[in-house]
Amino acid sequence: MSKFAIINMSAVEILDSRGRPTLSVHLTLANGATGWAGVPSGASTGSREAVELRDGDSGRYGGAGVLRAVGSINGEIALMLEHCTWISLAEVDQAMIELDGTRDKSRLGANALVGVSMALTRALAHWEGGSLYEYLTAFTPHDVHPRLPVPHFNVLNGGVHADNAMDFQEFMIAPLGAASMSEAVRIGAEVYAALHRRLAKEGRVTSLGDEGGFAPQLADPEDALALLVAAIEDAGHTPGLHGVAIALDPAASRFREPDGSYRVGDARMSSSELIKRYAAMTEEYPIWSIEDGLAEDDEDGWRLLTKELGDRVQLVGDDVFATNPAIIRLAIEHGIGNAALIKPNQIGTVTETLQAISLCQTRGYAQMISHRSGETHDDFIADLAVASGCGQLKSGAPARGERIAKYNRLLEIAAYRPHLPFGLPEGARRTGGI
Ligand code: 2PG
Ligand code: MG
Repeated sequence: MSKFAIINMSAVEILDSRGRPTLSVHLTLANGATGWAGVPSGASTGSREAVELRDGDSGRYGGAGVLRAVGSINGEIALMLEHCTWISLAEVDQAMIELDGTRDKSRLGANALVGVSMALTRALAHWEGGSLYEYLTAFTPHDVHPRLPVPHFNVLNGGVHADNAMDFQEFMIAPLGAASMSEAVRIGAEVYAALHRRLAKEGRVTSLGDEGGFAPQLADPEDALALLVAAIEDAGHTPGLHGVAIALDPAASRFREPDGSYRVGDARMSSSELIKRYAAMTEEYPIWSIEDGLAEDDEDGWRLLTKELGDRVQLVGDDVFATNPAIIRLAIEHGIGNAALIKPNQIGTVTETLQAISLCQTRGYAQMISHRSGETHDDFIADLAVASGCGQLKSGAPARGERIAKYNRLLEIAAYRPHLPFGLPEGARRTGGI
């Protein structure tokens, strides 16, 4: 790629799907190519994540405004980036990291940096004349090929994403056995509708959590799993690793007590007791993947979890890795997990996100590309998932505009690029579950 110049960039404070402020970024290159980005925002954020800059005064949005991050872009970042000549996205991302000057991007804000980085990526893709996923494909190792990911629909919400008593944050259905993107999306929507009907029939509330999944008053994860299996069957599909499987994100950092124990409903458990409970769940229900099964600082627990379940269940690190290549590298050496959740705003630039993906690919760790609980209609992660070839994406329920923006983008890519394979890459499916 030849050199480019950014002639104009600007950020605006907009709202995310929770009604909290976030940013949009517009950027124009000297050759006329343009890029846009809407910045996502998490609620169950890990302590190792790059810092989202919020205004912190009580006057506007209870302190959650992002005018300081907007100011970072329209001020210092624009001043540095505009009208110079750049050679690559990586060079621009590195310049922003150095300008920020902190380890956690807290001075200018990771929300500011990632917005610019995503908008620039789109502009560069636009300039090359292809789609975003085609542009991103250039950054993966040469033996990795793009593919359409299995969508992981978060149909039951708990934890900090819902006002119910469920401590586990996410219960996802993953149509691993679907033959195509459109079949996977159809299965997800059918199970979601069946779950709605079943909840209504049982007289349970059908209100929704932040990611569009239902948030019934259930406390035991096993009850939620039984409900999901019933809904899969109601919809006429087959629960199982070759049909519709289940993926969990307990987000265990959120229910760890100060004494190191875990509280799930009325039970208090040690790490090893919780691992036994996961083992029992995977024997009874078709669970193929567990994300953040233990807390981010429970390193011994994570090692034990990986030893006990790692050969049959995908164990995804979210809070524990924070999409940070340096942390992932160390974790791989220490035998923690066997897959990484990938969220661009968790690390703060597209370049570092791509580095995290490549690192996993070269070291045999699976990857799942992820939205945040606070989203916009930006569908960047759909293209990222296709380009990475990782075969897995989670973007909430098959409902609500900000969630389906990603699934709809995947349906369009599938329709216009019929040669792309769908599903998990060879060897990714483990043997767990039923
Ligand atoms: C997670 C994410 C996305 P949040 O824990 O995986 O589902 O939640 O964006 O609130 O961190
Ligand atoms: Mg998570």
